[in-house]
Amino acid sequence: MAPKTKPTDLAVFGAAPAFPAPVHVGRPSLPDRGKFFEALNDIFDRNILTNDGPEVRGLEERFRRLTGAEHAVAVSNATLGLQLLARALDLKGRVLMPSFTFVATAHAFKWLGLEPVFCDVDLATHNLDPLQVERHLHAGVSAVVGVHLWGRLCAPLELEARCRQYHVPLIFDAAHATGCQAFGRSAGTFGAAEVFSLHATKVCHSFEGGVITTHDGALAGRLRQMRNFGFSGYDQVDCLGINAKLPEPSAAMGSFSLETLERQRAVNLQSQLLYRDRLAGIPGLKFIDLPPAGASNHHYVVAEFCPPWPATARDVLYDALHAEGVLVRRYFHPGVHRMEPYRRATAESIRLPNTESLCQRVLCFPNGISVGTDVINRICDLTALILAALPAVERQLAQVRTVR
Ligand code: T4K
Repeated sequence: MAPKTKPTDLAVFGAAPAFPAPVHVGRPSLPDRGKFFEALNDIFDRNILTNDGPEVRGLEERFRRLTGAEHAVAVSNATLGLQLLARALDLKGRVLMPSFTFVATAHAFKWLGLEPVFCDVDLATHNLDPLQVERHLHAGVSAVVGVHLWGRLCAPLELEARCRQYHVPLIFDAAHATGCQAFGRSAGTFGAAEVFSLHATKVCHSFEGGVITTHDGALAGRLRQMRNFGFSGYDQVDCLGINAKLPEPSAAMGSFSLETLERQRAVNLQSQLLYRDRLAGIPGLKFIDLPPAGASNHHYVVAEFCPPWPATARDVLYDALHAEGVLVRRYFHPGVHRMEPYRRATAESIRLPNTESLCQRVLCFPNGISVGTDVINRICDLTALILAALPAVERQLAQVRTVR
């Protein structure tokens, strides 16, 4: 298709979309098919399909080596991982966490009858603001859940110090942080424990899955028991448990996927730089700072609309790019505190100005191995074209909505 050069070339004005097959944020990256099918053959031969088999133990070993944590416990997804951890630590009452996160962070605890309390984030890092955390600790919460959003570690040393001072357990939702670091330490080594996601959309994945890492051997033992109904041996159940086991094919996928981490890190970084370079000339469209080399998996390309853009700019670009087949995402709009079942309980009583602001201004662009430089260049051209004609595009979108 010829490049789109004027507003009337845009799909919102009736032209054909730039990408007939949509371009996604979170398209899974796949390891070598042959190696995975070989591993599946081995699984068939062994006929050990789940319940702590050799593939699960292999994946756990890889996570121990990657993070430097003494223990790694594979689970069926990060949401259940957070729940197992809450039970294993016997958390009760009010649990502090950001609202600027995927809804699973809050759901995991709410589902157990705990009460998520939302804390505002820092505008620069998008992570929990340690000063605000301190205020909540002073007012009384029973645990803190930091989220390493976009793979950027959430003030781990400051939060450790503050939580130690108040004798409050600290855990991390490290769903985005496979392969990420800060202060010379890997995600997975901070707080009482950390929970990684291996969901298909993550930098490394096991279809669905997760891993809990900790230095605490007793905690790891409880987590292993709890993920298998509380069993400690044949016919012996020692505690309340659930089924949070990872099947063997998933664990094999997880191990092969981890082998691709360094390649993905390198490709993602190049893509991050390309987006920044190509969109640098647009005033008020900013990308969050790149962490130092090797400290991030660079999986999420996160842009922010700042002045002089009007409040509607992000959503107009979102709609116009979607019309072109570029499925940019407004993670994590509108904020968990504005979703059910939290909305009614908290919306009136809490103030989260930074969260509210980011929820209106952040846009995530497609990234990953499947999104080549030619695609990124075309996405950047479209972005520039749409933003240059923003008032006309906005009027057109409003008209289309009225006709519908
Ligand atoms: N904590 C945080 C901070 C998290 O971000 C998450 C998950 C969790 C906890 C919970 O972890 P898990 O319990 O899931 O292990 C996606 C993921 O479903 C979710 O896991 C992830 N965060 C979140 C950030 O992103 P959606 O609703 O955006 O996914 P979805 O289905 O729209 O997929 C994104 C795009 O990827 C789609 O446009 C299509 C493409 N895709 C997706 C899948 C699954 C594919 O091409 N193939 C696929 O197989 O939540």
